[in-house]
Amino acid sequence: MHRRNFLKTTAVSFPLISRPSLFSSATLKPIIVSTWDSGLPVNREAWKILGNKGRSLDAVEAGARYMEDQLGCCVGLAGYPDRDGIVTLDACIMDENANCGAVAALERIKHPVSVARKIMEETPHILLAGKGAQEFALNNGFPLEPEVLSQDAKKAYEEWKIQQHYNPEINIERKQNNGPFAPYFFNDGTANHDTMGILALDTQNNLSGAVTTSGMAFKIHGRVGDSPLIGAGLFVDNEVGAATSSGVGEEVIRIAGTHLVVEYMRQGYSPEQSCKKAVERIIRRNKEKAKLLQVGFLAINRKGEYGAYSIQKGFTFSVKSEKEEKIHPSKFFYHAV
Ligand code: SD4
Repeated sequence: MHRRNFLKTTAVSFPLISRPSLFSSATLKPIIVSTWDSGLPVNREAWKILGNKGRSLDAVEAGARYMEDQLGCCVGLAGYPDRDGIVTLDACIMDENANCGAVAALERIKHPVSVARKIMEETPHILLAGKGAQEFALNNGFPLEPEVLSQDAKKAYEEWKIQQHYNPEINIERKQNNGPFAPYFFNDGTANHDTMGILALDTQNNLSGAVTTSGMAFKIHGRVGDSPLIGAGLFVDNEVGAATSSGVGEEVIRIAGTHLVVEYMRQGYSPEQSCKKAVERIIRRNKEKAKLLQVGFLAINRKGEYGAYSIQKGFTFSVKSEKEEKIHPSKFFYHAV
């Protein structure tokens, strides 16, 4: 081949810039990683599919559904309500072919992640919100659940109304004592919220992810965070890797956080380095504000390598593969608020 033509054709598929090789060593698969300690039983549930050579998409959905069935502050209908006392759920799902679906501000439906999957598989759309999302769910056989708060949620909501001098005004969050995102922190500065983000790599080398949450506790009715937004709360690119986030969704949306993490992995950074660079992007934009809030990113690449990084101490993630079943503390930028 003429040298000029050779250079022309090779330049298309092999960039001349040298990069760390992402895809050279053996792949650890199947593997599943999930946000927080609560990811451990989620991984176990998903492993029933993943460990049997099942599809990563089915595994992440099963994991998310498991979490949506639990009683807890932060996922599913037992989660904490918004400031009007209504539980609204956000979820999304994405597969190896960039198919994705999402629901936002969904009320009285038990498994938002499965509604998200239905939207992905049976409509030309990606995201349905509010009443329309609920109508879609009902039309597709999801039952309407009763409008009741779980015992824990009711108690937390009653306490919150007293402590926060409940007053339904715009921007009430900014008047709270400990900064704009006070509902997110325990006294030691760790986040009090655990949205479930799940990423899996299956035996067919396919990556998928899912996220499910009741969102920021005591939020303004209708507020939607990062969790159901593709590129913010979840992003999957089968050529490179996948990422998910937890924490103050507004800050993740501002930097298109998980898309950014995946793009760093594309440049050759490890999952942990990529998460760190995204966290640093948030901090660089507003150092003072970042001291008061928590965001954590979790990522996995095509080799099955994983890593996480958060603004504050306290973010954890859970891993399951044939080699390990473990909760890992995330590395972090600040020690405490
Ligand atoms: C949100 N990112 O609604 C979610 C909340 C969360 O751990 O992740 N909490 O902003």
